[in-house]
Amino acid sequence: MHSRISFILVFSCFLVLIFFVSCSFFEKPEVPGDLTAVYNEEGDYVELHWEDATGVSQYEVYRGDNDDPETFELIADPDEAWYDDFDYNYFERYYAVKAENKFGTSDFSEVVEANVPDHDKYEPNNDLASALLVTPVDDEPNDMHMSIMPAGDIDCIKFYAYTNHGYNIFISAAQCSVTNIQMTMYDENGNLVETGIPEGDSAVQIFEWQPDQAGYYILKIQAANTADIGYYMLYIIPWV
Ligand SMILES: [Ca+2]
Repeated sequence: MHSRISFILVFSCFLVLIFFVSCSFFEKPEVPGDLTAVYNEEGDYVELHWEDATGVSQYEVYRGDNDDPETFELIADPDEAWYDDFDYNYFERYYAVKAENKFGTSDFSEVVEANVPDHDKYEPNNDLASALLVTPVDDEPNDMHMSIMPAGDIDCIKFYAYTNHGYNIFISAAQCSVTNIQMTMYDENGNLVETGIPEGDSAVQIFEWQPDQAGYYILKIQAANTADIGYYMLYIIPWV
């Protein structure tokens, strides 16, 4: 009788143990830890890393403009515990991640703020004389993260244009927080060559431009209202 009770006790303990082990096995993943968000100036993107966890099928990366992750937008769902955000911008520099498996999704990790600089990496380029020289690659977007900051900031970008090339130059409306952004283009002697106009999905653009003369040209970008600040993405797409 005594040994039978012992057996039942041991067996019950065993069942309870199996129950707890299987519960943790079939659970949603734990909250990802050690999230870091570091701006990579050379590559112009934000590098996100966090602690890898077993039993995770994928992660969810969120970005927002404040430290409340409930307001964040899902931007990526990588399989591994890192993500490079090339679409970062100056006002959405807060990040959080979640882990996911087939049993569910974890809560948000802690929110971290990326050390994205306020001034774009092309500064100082406030006038035609100090325009920064870039070399756009044919048929590539050649996109540049830029900002009008502080108020009154002017951005000048210089590039070499060939007569056997066409150029689409634009600031996409979806990636611009500057109201009434303006773009003008000058030749190397400071003569006005083109004025950008908004059309389609662009905040402002110089569409299918072909230079009469090969040489250096300078784009000048500013806010119509000099009190405005914001970010934008400039594209220069050369084609043959
Ligand atoms: Ca700037």
